Amino acid sequence: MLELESIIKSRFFVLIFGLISVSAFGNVAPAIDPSEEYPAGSGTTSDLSVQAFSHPLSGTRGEARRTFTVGNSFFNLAWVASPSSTTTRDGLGPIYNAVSCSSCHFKDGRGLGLPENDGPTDTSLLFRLRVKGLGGELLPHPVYGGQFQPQAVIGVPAEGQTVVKYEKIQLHYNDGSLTELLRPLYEFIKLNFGVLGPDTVASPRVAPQMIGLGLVEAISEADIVRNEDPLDADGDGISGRAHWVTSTVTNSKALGRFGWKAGKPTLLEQNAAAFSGDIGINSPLHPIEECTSFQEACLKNQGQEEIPMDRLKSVTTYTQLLSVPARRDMYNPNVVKGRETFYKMNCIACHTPSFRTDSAAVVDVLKNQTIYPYSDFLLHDMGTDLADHKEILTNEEEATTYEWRTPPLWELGLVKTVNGHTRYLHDGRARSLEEAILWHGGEAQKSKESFMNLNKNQREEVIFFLQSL
Ligand code: HEC
Ligand code: HEC
Ligand SMILES: [Ca+2]
Ligand SMILES: [Ca+2]
Ligand SMILES: [Ca+2]
Repeated sequence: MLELESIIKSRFFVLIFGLISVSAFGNVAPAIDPSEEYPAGSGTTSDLSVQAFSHPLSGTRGEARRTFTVGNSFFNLAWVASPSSTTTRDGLGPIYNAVSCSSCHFKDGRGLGLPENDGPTDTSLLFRLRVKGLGGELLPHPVYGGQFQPQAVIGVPAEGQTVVKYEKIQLHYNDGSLTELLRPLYEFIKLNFGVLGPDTVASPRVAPQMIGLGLVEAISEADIVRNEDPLDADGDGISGRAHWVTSTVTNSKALGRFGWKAGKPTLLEQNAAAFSGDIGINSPLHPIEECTSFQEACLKNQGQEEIPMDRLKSVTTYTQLLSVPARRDMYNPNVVKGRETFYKMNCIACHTPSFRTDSAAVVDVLKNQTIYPYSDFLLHDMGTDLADHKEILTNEEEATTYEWRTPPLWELGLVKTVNGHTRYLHDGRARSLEEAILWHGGEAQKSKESFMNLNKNQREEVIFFLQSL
Protein backbone atom coordinates (compact mmCIF):
# COMPACT_ATOMS: atom_id res chain seq x y z
CA MET A 1 0.00 0.00 0.00
CA LEU A 2 1.23 3.51 -0.77
CA GLU A 3 2.22 5.41 2.29
CA LEU A 4 -0.28 8.20 1.70
CA GLU A 5 -3.04 5.73 1.08
CA SER A 6 -2.27 3.96 4.32
CA ILE A 7 -2.32 7.23 6.21
CA ILE A 8 -5.67 8.16 4.71
CA LYS A 9 -7.06 4.73 5.53
CA SER A 10 -5.80 4.81 9.09
CA ARG A 11 -7.18 8.34 9.57
CA PHE A 12 -10.50 7.17 8.18
CA PHE A 13 -10.49 4.25 10.55
CA VAL A 14 -9.68 6.45 13.50
CA LEU A 15 -12.41 8.87 12.47
CA ILE A 16 -15.06 6.16 12.23
CA PHE A 17 -13.87 4.61 15.44
CA GLY A 18 -13.96 8.00 17.09
CA LEU A 19 -17.50 8.67 15.95
CA ILE A 20 -18.60 5.32 17.25
CA SER A 21 -16.92 5.81 20.57
CA VAL A 22 -18.40 9.27 21.08
CA SER A 23 -21.90 8.24 20.09
CA ALA A 24 -21.66 5.04 22.11
CA PHE A 25 -21.55 7.20 25.23
CA GLY A 26 -23.13 10.43 24.16
CA ASN A 27 -23.99 11.43 27.74
CA VAL A 28 -26.07 14.57 27.60
CA ALA A 29 -25.03 17.16 30.17
CA PRO A 30 -27.84 18.00 32.60
CA ALA A 31 -28.84 21.64 33.14
CA ILE A 32 -26.26 23.54 35.19
CA ASP A 33 -27.16 23.52 38.87
CA PRO A 34 -26.49 27.00 40.31
CA SER A 35 -25.11 25.35 43.50
CA GLU A 36 -22.13 24.20 41.44
CA GLU A 37 -20.67 27.66 41.82
CA TYR A 38 -19.85 26.58 45.40
CA PRO A 39 -17.80 23.36 45.10
CA ALA A 40 -17.36 23.07 48.89
CA GLY A 41 -21.00 23.94 49.65
CA SER A 42 -21.61 26.62 52.29
CA GLY A 43 -17.90 26.65 53.27
CA THR A 44 -16.69 27.68 49.81
CA THR A 45 -14.17 30.54 49.90
CA SER A 46 -14.35 33.50 47.53
CA ASP A 47 -10.62 34.29 47.54
CA LEU A 48 -8.99 33.55 44.18
CA SER A 49 -5.56 34.97 45.02
CA VAL A 50 -2.26 33.19 45.63
CA GLN A 51 -3.70 32.37 49.11
CA ALA A 52 -6.77 30.72 47.58
CA PHE A 53 -6.02 27.22 48.95
CA SER A 54 -5.14 28.32 52.50
CA HIS A 55 -8.49 29.36 54.01
CA PRO A 56 -10.65 27.40 56.43
CA LEU A 57 -14.13 26.52 55.20
CA SER A 58 -16.12 29.69 55.76
CA GLY A 59 -18.31 29.30 58.81
CA THR A 60 -15.53 27.57 60.77
CA ARG A 61 -15.78 29.11 64.23
CA GLY A 62 -14.85 28.69 67.89
CA GLU A 63 -12.80 25.69 68.93
CA ALA A 64 -12.50 24.33 65.37
CA ARG A 65 -11.16 27.67 64.18
CA ARG A 66 -8.57 27.82 66.96
CA THR A 67 -7.44 24.24 66.30
CA PHE A 68 -7.15 25.06 62.59
CA THR A 69 -4.74 27.87 63.46
CA VAL A 70 -2.59 25.62 65.68
CA GLY A 71 -2.59 22.90 62.98
CA ASN A 72 -1.58 25.50 60.39
CA SER A 73 1.52 26.40 62.41
CA PHE A 74 2.62 22.75 62.63
CA PHE A 75 1.94 22.26 58.91
CA ASN A 76 4.34 25.12 58.15
CA LEU A 77 6.89 24.38 60.86
CA ALA A 78 10.44 23.59 59.75
CA TRP A 79 11.60 20.67 61.95
CA VAL A 80 15.19 20.59 63.16
CA ALA A 81 17.53 17.79 64.19
CA SER A 82 17.58 16.79 67.85
CA PRO A 83 18.84 17.49 70.34
CA SER A 84 18.04 21.16 70.06
CA SER A 85 16.95 23.88 72.50
CA THR A 86 13.40 23.77 71.14
CA THR A 87 12.02 20.32 71.88
CA THR A 88 8.62 21.16 70.37
CA ARG A 89 10.13 21.13 66.92
CA ASP A 90 13.08 18.79 66.93
CA GLY A 91 13.33 15.17 65.87
CA LEU A 92 13.86 15.69 62.13
CA GLY A 93 14.99 12.52 60.33
CA PRO A 94 17.37 10.73 60.78
CA ILE A 95 16.45 10.27 57.09
CA TYR A 96 13.78 12.38 55.48
CA ASN A 97 12.39 13.96 52.29
CA ALA A 98 11.71 17.50 53.51
CA VAL A 99 11.76 19.57 56.72
CA SER A 100 8.09 20.67 56.67
CA CYS A 101 4.72 19.66 55.28
CA SER A 102 4.50 22.96 53.43
CA SER A 103 7.79 22.51 51.61
CA CYS A 104 6.02 19.89 49.46
CA HIS A 105 2.42 21.14 49.78
CA PHE A 106 3.52 24.73 49.18
CA LYS A 107 0.73 27.21 49.97
CA ASP A 108 -1.46 24.14 50.50
CA GLY A 109 -1.15 23.55 46.78
CA ARG A 110 0.62 20.94 44.72
CA GLY A 111 4.29 20.31 44.15
CA LEU A 112 6.16 20.87 40.93
CA GLY A 113 7.46 17.29 40.90
CA LEU A 114 9.61 17.46 37.82
CA PRO A 115 12.09 19.94 36.35
CA GLU A 116 11.63 21.47 32.91
CA ASN A 117 14.69 19.67 31.49
CA ASP A 118 16.61 16.51 32.38
CA GLY A 119 18.01 16.76 35.91
CA PRO A 120 17.29 16.30 39.63
CA THR A 121 13.65 15.77 40.56
CA ASP A 122 11.91 18.25 42.87
CA THR A 123 11.63 17.67 46.67
CA SER A 124 7.86 17.38 46.27
CA LEU A 125 8.27 14.14 44.31
CA LEU A 126 8.82 11.06 46.43
CA PHE A 127 9.29 7.41 45.50
CA ARG A 128 7.71 4.36 47.11
CA LEU A 129 9.90 1.27 46.75
CA ARG A 130 8.86 -2.37 46.50
CA VAL A 131 10.62 -5.60 45.50
CA LYS A 132 9.22 -8.94 44.48
CA GLY A 133 9.05 -11.50 47.28
CA LEU A 134 9.40 -15.24 46.76
CA GLY A 135 5.71 -15.75 46.01
CA GLY A 136 5.72 -12.84 43.53
CA GLU A 137 4.11 -10.49 46.06
CA LEU A 138 5.66 -7.05 46.50
CA LEU A 139 7.34 -6.12 49.78
CA PRO A 140 9.08 -2.94 50.97
CA HIS A 141 12.69 -2.82 49.76
CA PRO A 142 14.83 -4.80 52.25
CA VAL A 143 17.64 -2.22 52.25
CA TYR A 144 15.98 1.10 51.37
CA GLY A 145 12.57 0.46 52.99
CA GLY A 146 9.18 1.45 51.63
CA GLN A 147 10.15 5.00 50.68
CA PHE A 148 13.28 6.63 49.29
CA GLN A 149 14.63 9.42 51.53
CA PRO A 150 17.19 11.66 49.79
CA GLN A 151 18.00 13.71 52.93
CA ALA A 152 19.54 12.92 56.32
CA VAL A 153 20.71 14.71 59.45
CA ILE A 154 24.45 15.23 60.02
CA GLY A 155 26.30 11.98 60.70
CA VAL A 156 23.69 9.78 58.99
CA PRO A 157 23.99 8.77 55.33
CA ALA A 158 21.03 9.78 53.15
CA GLU A 159 19.75 7.15 50.74
CA GLY A 160 20.74 8.86 47.47
CA GLN A 161 19.30 11.12 44.81
CA THR A 162 16.82 10.88 41.96
CA VAL A 163 17.13 12.35 38.49
CA VAL A 164 14.82 12.33 35.50
CA LYS A 165 15.57 12.01 31.80
CA TYR A 166 12.84 12.72 29.29
CA GLU A 167 11.92 10.81 26.18
CA LYS A 168 9.92 12.79 23.64
CA ILE A 169 6.73 11.24 22.33
CA GLN A 170 4.91 12.76 19.36
CA LEU A 171 1.17 12.56 19.05
CA HIS A 172 -1.15 13.55 16.21
CA TYR A 173 -4.65 14.79 16.85
CA ASN A 174 -7.13 13.62 14.26
CA ASP A 175 -7.33 17.10 12.81
CA GLY A 176 -3.66 16.65 11.93
CA SER A 177 -2.10 18.93 14.54
CA LEU A 178 0.94 17.62 16.33
CA THR A 179 1.74 17.64 19.99
CA GLU A 180 4.58 16.33 22.15
CA LEU A 181 4.60 14.59 25.51
CA LEU A 182 7.61 14.03 27.75
CA ARG A 183 7.90 10.55 29.20
CA PRO A 184 9.90 10.65 32.46
CA LEU A 185 12.58 7.98 32.96
CA TYR A 186 13.83 7.91 36.53
CA GLU A 187 17.28 7.07 37.78
CA PHE A 188 18.54 6.59 41.32
CA ILE A 189 22.07 7.91 41.77
CA LYS A 190 24.66 8.44 44.53
CA LEU A 191 23.17 5.44 46.31
CA ASN A 192 24.67 5.00 49.78
CA PHE A 193 23.51 1.43 50.39
CA GLY A 194 24.27 -0.22 47.06
CA VAL A 195 22.19 -0.68 43.92
CA LEU A 196 18.41 -0.99 44.18
CA GLY A 197 18.36 -4.17 42.11
CA PRO A 198 16.50 -4.98 38.89
CA ASP A 199 13.39 -6.28 40.69
CA THR A 200 12.69 -2.95 42.35
CA VAL A 201 9.36 -1.31 41.56
CA ALA A 202 9.56 2.43 42.17
CA SER A 203 6.31 4.40 42.33
CA PRO A 204 6.80 8.16 41.91
CA ARG A 205 4.28 10.48 43.65
CA VAL A 206 4.01 14.24 43.71
CA ALA A 207 2.45 16.19 46.59
CA PRO A 208 -1.20 16.97 45.71
CA GLN A 209 -3.12 20.10 46.76
CA MET A 210 -4.72 20.04 50.20
CA ILE A 211 -8.14 21.59 49.50
CA GLY A 212 -11.53 20.10 50.42
CA LEU A 213 -10.03 16.97 52.01
CA GLY A 214 -12.34 16.97 55.05
CA LEU A 215 -15.33 17.01 52.69
CA VAL A 216 -13.89 14.00 50.86
CA GLU A 217 -13.51 12.27 54.22
CA ALA A 218 -17.15 13.13 55.01
CA ILE A 219 -18.61 11.27 52.00
CA SER A 220 -20.22 8.06 53.25
CA GLU A 221 -18.52 4.78 52.30
CA ALA A 222 -21.75 3.55 50.75
CA ASP A 223 -21.91 6.52 48.36
CA ILE A 224 -18.42 5.83 47.02
CA VAL A 225 -18.83 2.05 46.82
CA ARG A 226 -22.10 2.49 44.90
CA ASN A 227 -20.15 3.60 41.79
CA GLU A 228 -17.95 0.50 41.70
CA ASP A 229 -18.27 -1.74 38.68
CA PRO A 230 -15.33 -4.13 39.17
CA LEU A 231 -16.43 -6.57 36.43
CA ASP A 232 -17.67 -3.83 34.12
CA ALA A 233 -21.22 -5.16 34.18
CA ASP A 234 -22.54 -2.26 32.12
CA GLY A 235 -19.92 -2.89 29.40
CA ASP A 236 -18.67 0.70 28.99
CA GLY A 237 -15.02 -0.36 29.41
CA ILE A 238 -14.77 1.31 32.80
CA SER A 239 -14.64 -0.73 35.98
CA GLY A 240 -13.47 1.18 39.04
CA ARG A 241 -13.11 -0.49 42.37
CA ALA A 242 -12.92 0.59 45.96
CA HIS A 243 -9.55 0.27 47.64
CA TRP A 244 -9.99 -1.60 50.94
CA VAL A 245 -6.97 -0.93 53.11
CA THR A 246 -6.01 -1.87 56.65
CA SER A 247 -6.51 0.98 59.10
CA THR A 248 -3.60 1.26 61.52
CA VAL A 249 -5.99 2.78 64.06
CA THR A 250 -8.80 0.18 64.06
CA ASN A 251 -6.76 -2.68 62.60
CA SER A 252 -9.69 -3.52 60.32
CA LYS A 253 -10.45 -2.91 56.64
CA ALA A 254 -11.55 0.58 55.71
CA LEU A 255 -12.19 2.39 52.44
CA GLY A 256 -8.99 4.02 51.17
CA ARG A 257 -9.53 7.61 50.00
CA PHE A 258 -6.28 9.58 50.25
CA GLY A 259 -3.10 9.49 48.20
CA TRP A 260 -2.71 8.72 44.49
CA LYS A 261 -3.68 5.09 45.05
CA ALA A 262 -6.23 5.75 47.80
CA GLY A 263 -3.86 3.98 50.20
CA LYS A 264 -4.99 5.78 53.35
CA PRO A 265 -8.50 5.66 54.85
CA THR A 266 -8.43 8.81 57.00
CA LEU A 267 -6.59 12.12 57.15
CA LEU A 268 -5.27 11.23 60.61
CA GLU A 269 -3.53 8.12 59.21
CA GLN A 270 -2.33 9.94 56.09
CA ASN A 271 -0.84 12.74 58.20
CA ALA A 272 0.83 10.38 60.69
CA ALA A 273 2.40 8.47 57.78
CA ALA A 274 3.58 11.76 56.25
CA PHE A 275 5.19 12.93 59.50
CA SER A 276 7.02 9.64 59.84
CA GLY A 277 7.91 8.76 56.23
CA ASP A 278 8.48 12.23 54.78
CA ILE A 279 9.93 14.22 57.71
CA GLY A 280 11.07 11.51 60.15
CA ILE A 281 8.79 12.72 62.94
CA ASN A 282 7.26 9.82 64.82
CA SER A 283 3.95 9.91 66.68
CA PRO A 284 1.79 7.55 68.73
CA LEU A 285 0.46 6.21 65.39
CA HIS A 286 3.95 5.70 63.89
CA PRO A 287 6.21 5.16 66.92
CA ILE A 288 9.42 4.44 64.98
CA GLU A 289 11.07 5.99 61.96
CA GLU A 290 11.51 3.89 58.83
CA CYS A 291 15.15 2.78 59.13
CA THR A 292 15.94 -0.73 57.86
CA SER A 293 18.37 -3.15 59.52
CA PHE A 294 20.97 -2.14 56.93
CA GLN A 295 20.84 1.49 58.06
CA GLU A 296 22.82 1.46 61.30
CA ALA A 297 23.32 5.19 61.79
CA CYS A 298 19.63 5.74 61.11
CA LEU A 299 18.65 3.11 63.70
CA LYS A 300 20.96 4.69 66.29
CA ASN A 301 19.41 8.13 65.82
CA GLN A 302 15.75 7.18 66.17
CA GLY A 303 13.69 9.35 68.49
CA GLN A 304 10.65 8.97 70.72
CA GLU A 305 7.17 10.44 70.17
CA GLU A 306 8.37 13.58 68.44
CA ILE A 307 4.85 14.83 67.83
CA PRO A 308 2.25 14.02 70.49
CA MET A 309 -1.31 13.02 69.64
CA ASP A 310 -2.92 16.42 70.34
CA ARG A 311 -0.64 18.19 67.83
CA LEU A 312 -1.10 15.44 65.25
CA LYS A 313 -4.85 15.93 65.72
CA SER A 314 -4.57 19.69 65.27
CA VAL A 315 -2.77 19.16 61.95
CA THR A 316 -5.54 16.74 61.04
CA THR A 317 -8.21 19.35 61.83
CA TYR A 318 -6.25 21.76 59.65
CA THR A 319 -6.25 19.32 56.71
CA GLN A 320 -9.97 18.63 57.28
CA LEU A 321 -11.04 22.25 57.16
CA LEU A 322 -9.12 23.72 54.21
CA SER A 323 -11.73 25.20 51.87
CA VAL A 324 -12.23 25.09 48.11
CA PRO A 325 -12.53 28.36 46.12
CA ALA A 326 -15.66 29.29 44.19
CA ARG A 327 -15.93 28.44 40.49
CA ARG A 328 -15.05 30.99 37.84
CA ASP A 329 -16.79 31.71 34.50
CA MET A 330 -19.32 28.96 35.00
CA TYR A 331 -21.76 30.45 32.46
CA ASN A 332 -19.17 31.54 29.91
CA PRO A 333 -20.41 30.05 26.58
CA ASN A 334 -17.05 28.34 25.89
CA VAL A 335 -17.06 26.78 29.37
CA VAL A 336 -20.64 25.62 28.87
CA LYS A 337 -19.72 24.00 25.54
CA GLY A 338 -16.65 22.37 27.12
CA ARG A 339 -18.86 20.99 29.85
CA GLU A 340 -21.15 19.39 27.28
CA THR A 341 -18.17 17.76 25.56
CA PHE A 342 -16.80 16.57 28.93
CA TYR A 343 -20.06 14.69 29.52
CA LYS A 344 -20.18 13.41 25.93
CA MET A 345 -16.64 11.98 26.17
CA ASN A 346 -17.71 10.07 29.29
CA CYS A 347 -15.10 11.75 31.48
CA ILE A 348 -17.84 11.72 34.14
CA ALA A 349 -17.65 7.91 34.36
CA CYS A 350 -14.68 8.43 36.68
CA HIS A 351 -14.72 12.16 37.34
CA THR A 352 -18.12 12.02 39.13
CA PRO A 353 -19.30 15.63 39.37
CA SER A 354 -20.92 15.70 42.80
CA PHE A 355 -21.50 14.01 46.14
CA ARG A 356 -23.48 14.88 49.23
CA THR A 357 -21.52 14.66 52.48
CA ASP A 358 -22.75 12.62 55.41
CA SER A 359 -24.69 14.06 58.33
CA ALA A 360 -22.26 12.41 60.77
CA ALA A 361 -19.20 14.52 59.87
CA VAL A 362 -17.00 15.90 62.67
CA VAL A 363 -17.67 19.61 62.19
CA ASP A 364 -20.86 21.41 61.07
CA VAL A 365 -19.34 22.96 57.94
CA LEU A 366 -18.58 19.42 56.68
CA LYS A 367 -22.11 18.05 57.20
CA ASN A 368 -24.84 17.67 54.55
CA GLN A 369 -22.99 19.63 51.89
CA THR A 370 -23.41 19.18 48.15
CA ILE A 371 -19.86 19.21 46.85
CA TYR A 372 -18.35 19.12 43.35
CA PRO A 373 -15.02 17.25 43.43
CA TYR A 374 -15.31 15.57 39.98
CA SER A 375 -13.96 12.26 41.26
CA ASP A 376 -15.38 8.86 42.15
CA PHE A 377 -12.43 8.19 44.52
CA LEU A 378 -12.15 4.67 43.04
CA LEU A 379 -9.15 2.87 41.55
CA HIS A 380 -8.90 2.56 37.77
CA ASP A 381 -6.47 0.78 35.47
CA MET A 382 -4.99 3.75 33.59
CA GLY A 383 -2.87 1.78 31.12
CA THR A 384 0.81 1.03 30.52
CA ASP A 385 2.05 4.60 30.07
CA LEU A 386 1.03 5.69 33.57
CA ALA A 387 1.85 2.35 35.24
CA ASP A 388 4.58 2.00 37.87
CA HIS A 389 5.88 -1.13 36.16
CA LYS A 390 5.34 -3.16 32.97
CA GLU A 391 3.92 -6.10 34.90
CA ILE A 392 0.62 -5.87 36.75
CA LEU A 393 1.70 -6.35 40.37
CA THR A 394 0.02 -5.37 43.61
CA ASN A 395 2.24 -2.61 44.98
CA GLU A 396 0.19 -0.69 47.55
CA GLU A 397 -2.15 -2.72 49.76
CA GLU A 398 -4.67 -4.00 47.16
CA ALA A 399 -3.83 -1.51 44.40
CA THR A 400 -1.80 -2.58 41.39
CA THR A 401 1.02 -0.93 39.50
CA TYR A 402 -1.58 0.00 36.83
CA GLU A 403 -4.19 1.48 39.12
CA TRP A 404 -4.67 5.06 40.26
CA ARG A 405 -7.41 6.74 42.24
CA THR A 406 -9.36 9.29 40.20
CA PRO A 407 -8.12 12.64 41.54
CA PRO A 408 -10.60 15.48 42.14
CA LEU A 409 -10.56 18.06 39.35
CA TRP A 410 -11.66 21.00 41.48
CA GLU A 411 -9.39 24.07 41.26
CA LEU A 412 -6.86 22.58 38.82
CA GLY A 413 -7.13 25.89 37.00
CA LEU A 414 -5.93 27.80 40.10
CA VAL A 415 -2.70 25.78 40.50
CA LYS A 416 -0.99 28.32 38.23
CA THR A 417 -2.00 31.20 40.53
CA VAL A 418 -1.14 29.41 43.78
CA ASN A 419 1.95 27.42 42.78
CA GLY A 420 3.12 29.15 39.61
CA HIS A 421 3.13 26.01 37.47
CA THR A 422 0.74 23.81 35.52
CA ARG A 423 2.07 20.34 36.26
CA TYR A 424 -0.44 17.51 36.66
CA LEU A 425 -0.79 13.73 37.21
CA HIS A 426 0.70 11.52 39.90
CA ASP A 427 4.31 12.49 39.16
CA GLY A 428 3.76 15.91 37.61
CA ARG A 429 4.73 14.72 34.12
CA ALA A 430 1.87 16.54 32.37
CA ARG A 431 2.88 20.13 31.60
CA SER A 432 -0.71 21.23 31.00
CA LEU A 433 -4.28 20.02 31.45
CA GLU A 434 -4.23 18.99 27.80
CA GLU A 435 -1.21 16.73 28.38
CA ALA A 436 -2.88 15.27 31.47
CA ILE A 437 -5.76 14.09 29.26
CA LEU A 438 -3.39 12.73 26.59
CA TRP A 439 -1.65 10.48 29.12
CA HIS A 440 -4.98 8.74 29.94
CA GLY A 441 -5.13 5.11 28.81
CA GLY A 442 -6.51 1.77 30.02
CA GLU A 443 -10.09 2.23 31.16
CA ALA A 444 -9.91 5.86 30.01
CA GLN A 445 -8.61 5.00 26.51
CA LYS A 446 -11.96 5.65 24.79
CA SER A 447 -12.39 9.02 26.52
CA LYS A 448 -8.85 9.98 25.50
CA GLU A 449 -9.57 9.00 21.89
CA SER A 450 -12.76 11.04 21.92
CA PHE A 451 -10.66 14.03 23.01
CA MET A 452 -8.18 13.40 20.18
CA ASN A 453 -11.06 13.40 17.71
CA LEU A 454 -12.14 16.90 18.70
CA ASN A 455 -11.11 19.91 16.65
CA LYS A 456 -8.93 22.64 18.13
CA ASN A 457 -11.89 24.80 19.24
CA GLN A 458 -13.60 21.96 20.99
CA ARG A 459 -10.38 20.92 22.74
CA GLU A 460 -9.92 24.48 23.98
CA GLU A 461 -13.48 24.53 25.29
CA VAL A 462 -12.79 21.37 27.33
CA ILE A 463 -9.70 23.04 28.81
CA PHE A 464 -11.69 26.22 29.59
CA PHE A 465 -14.20 24.05 31.40
CA LEU A 466 -11.48 22.27 33.42
CA GLN A 467 -9.96 25.65 34.31
CA SER A 468 -13.31 26.86 35.59
CA LEU A 469 -13.75 24.00 38.08
C1 HEC B 1 8.29 15.10 50.43
C2 HEC B 1 7.10 15.79 50.10
C3 HEC B 1 5.96 15.73 51.10
C4 HEC B 1 5.96 16.16 52.40
C5 HEC B 1 7.10 16.73 53.20
C6 HEC B 1 4.61 15.96 52.87
N1 HEC B 1 3.83 15.44 51.89
FE1 HEC B 1 1.84 15.07 52.03
N2 HEC B 1 1.89 14.18 50.23
C7 HEC B 1 3.02 14.03 49.46
C8 HEC B 1 2.76 13.06 48.42
C9 HEC B 1 3.72 12.60 47.36
C10 HEC B 1 1.42 12.63 48.58
C11 HEC B 1 0.69 11.54 47.81
C12 HEC B 1 1.02 10.26 48.57
C13 HEC B 1 0.57 8.99 47.94
O1 HEC B 1 0.13 8.96 46.81
O2 HEC B 1 0.64 7.98 48.63
C14 HEC B 1 0.90 13.37 49.73
C15 HEC B 1 -0.41 13.27 50.20
C16 HEC B 1 -0.88 13.93 51.30
C17 HEC B 1 -2.27 13.94 51.71
C18 HEC B 1 -3.43 13.30 50.96
C19 HEC B 1 -3.98 14.26 49.93
C20 HEC B 1 -4.97 13.66 48.98
O3 HEC B 1 -5.47 14.40 48.13
O4 HEC B 1 -5.26 12.47 49.04
C21 HEC B 1 -2.32 14.65 52.87
C22 HEC B 1 -3.54 14.93 53.71
C23 HEC B 1 -0.96 15.05 53.18
N3 HEC B 1 -0.13 14.62 52.20
C24 HEC B 1 -0.61 15.74 54.32
C25 HEC B 1 0.72 16.01 54.66
C26 HEC B 1 1.13 16.51 55.96
C27 HEC B 1 0.22 16.82 57.11
C28 HEC B 1 2.48 16.64 55.90
C29 HEC B 1 3.44 17.06 57.01
C30 HEC B 1 3.41 16.18 58.15
C31 HEC B 1 2.90 16.23 54.58
N4 HEC B 1 1.81 15.85 53.87
C32 HEC B 1 4.21 16.26 54.17
C33 HEC B 1 4.22 14.68 49.61
C34 HEC B 1 4.62 15.25 50.80
C1 HEC C 1 -11.23 5.49 33.70
C2 HEC C 1 -11.39 6.64 34.57
C3 HEC C 1 -11.12 8.01 33.98
C4 HEC C 1 -11.69 8.60 32.89
C5 HEC C 1 -12.76 8.02 31.96
C6 HEC C 1 -11.10 9.91 32.79
N1 HEC C 1 -10.20 10.11 33.80
FE1 HEC C 1 -9.10 11.76 34.15
N2 HEC C 1 -8.05 10.80 35.56
C7 HEC C 1 -8.29 9.51 36.01
C8 HEC C 1 -7.22 9.09 36.87
C9 HEC C 1 -7.13 7.76 37.60
C10 HEC C 1 -6.29 10.15 36.90
C11 HEC C 1 -4.94 10.16 37.63
C12 HEC C 1 -3.92 9.47 36.74
C13 HEC C 1 -2.48 9.66 37.17
O1 HEC C 1 -2.18 10.61 37.88
O2 HEC C 1 -1.64 8.84 36.77
C14 HEC C 1 -6.87 11.21 36.10
C15 HEC C 1 -6.32 12.49 35.97
C16 HEC C 1 -6.90 13.53 35.28
C17 HEC C 1 -6.42 14.89 35.27
C18 HEC C 1 -5.24 15.41 36.07
C19 HEC C 1 -5.65 15.57 37.50
C20 HEC C 1 -4.53 15.93 38.45
O3 HEC C 1 -4.84 16.19 39.61
O4 HEC C 1 -3.36 15.95 38.06
C21 HEC C 1 -7.25 15.60 34.42
C22 HEC C 1 -7.15 17.07 34.06
C23 HEC C 1 -8.23 14.68 33.91
N3 HEC C 1 -8.02 13.44 34.47
C24 HEC C 1 -9.23 15.00 33.00
C25 HEC C 1 -10.02 14.05 32.35
C26 HEC C 1 -10.84 14.32 31.19
C27 HEC C 1 -11.01 15.67 30.52
C28 HEC C 1 -11.41 13.13 30.83
C29 HEC C 1 -12.29 12.85 29.63
C30 HEC C 1 -11.65 13.10 28.35
C31 HEC C 1 -10.98 12.14 31.79
N4 HEC C 1 -10.12 12.73 32.67
C32 HEC C 1 -11.40 10.83 31.80
C33 HEC C 1 -9.38 8.73 35.66
C34 HEC C 1 -10.18 8.96 34.55
CA1 LIG D 1 12.81 11.52 64.14
CA1 LIG E 1 13.95 4.60 52.99
CA1 LIG F 1 -18.56 -0.02 33.63
